[in-house]
Amino acid sequence: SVSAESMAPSLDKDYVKVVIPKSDAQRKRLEEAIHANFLFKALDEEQFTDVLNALAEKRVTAGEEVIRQGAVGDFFYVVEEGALDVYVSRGGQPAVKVFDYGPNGSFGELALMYNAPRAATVVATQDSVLWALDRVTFRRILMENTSRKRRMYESFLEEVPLLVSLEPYERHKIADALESVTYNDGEVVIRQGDVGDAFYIIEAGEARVTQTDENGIEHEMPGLKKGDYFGELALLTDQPRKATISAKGRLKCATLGKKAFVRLLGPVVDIIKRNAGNYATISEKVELH
Ligand code: 1OR
Repeated sequence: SVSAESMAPSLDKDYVKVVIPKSDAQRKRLEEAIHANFLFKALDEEQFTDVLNALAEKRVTAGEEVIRQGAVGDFFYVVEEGALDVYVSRGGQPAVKVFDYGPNGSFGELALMYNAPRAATVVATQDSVLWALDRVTFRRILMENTSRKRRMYESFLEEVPLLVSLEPYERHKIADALESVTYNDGEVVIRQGDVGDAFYIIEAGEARVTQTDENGIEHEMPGLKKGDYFGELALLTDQPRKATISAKGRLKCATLGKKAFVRLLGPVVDIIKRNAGNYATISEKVELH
């Protein structure tokens, strides 16, 4: 349980590392649960071990409240198994459901990062297995990466036309999941006919768009610039890439994997679909369901 923590002395005198004893089976499950979570990706080996040691298993039953809006933040949570709903009440209005989490999701970072009261209530809708990370370890190890990324992408994402309608918190989550990739002049980012697994927003530079028709003739389509996005079609339709996108000069893109795209861009999927209807494809009109 979360309260059964032991403290092991560390070399740094300013803090003691939290070490919650775990069985081999628990350790294995935990590694799988956090493996897919972006927050743990940038950690070096020692940080990873420290986080693994500090995480505490917490089992909750359906209906149980894990976090209450307005409360003081104590833990950050990663979901191994189960499902939880998020409710927000604003201006004394009844709480409305704003989000939900499943396996590999994580929550409870806001209060710890900003020393603010809990911004939402999180309730288990199924019996769930969570891993809880104490505030001190979260701030010491995970916060640095998270806030750096949020700062890095914040002003850029505010100016991406597609994302203006989102809540700031929704943009934070996108920033957390983005990775930057750079291409040299002429390098191909996505190739017509390939299976799509990522979505791209142009951070800097320009991209060339070409489409090859059934006779093998290549057509140049309107190019893309900073703030434009591409790669969404294959993710929405599960069809092969409809065009080739390549760097025109040096190109920097922020990319989102397919899973994160589906999860985080849900609120703007209708806008994406509407925009996609405007594509002038040479061979066929894009079919969206
Ligand atoms: P926390 O420490 O404030 C509640 O505790 C957690 O719920 C919060 O961290 C987030 O991890 C999570 N707004 C605020 N918090 C949210 C939201 C949210 N969704 C999940 N949490 N939304 C904005 C609603 C106007 C929903 C965005 C999709």
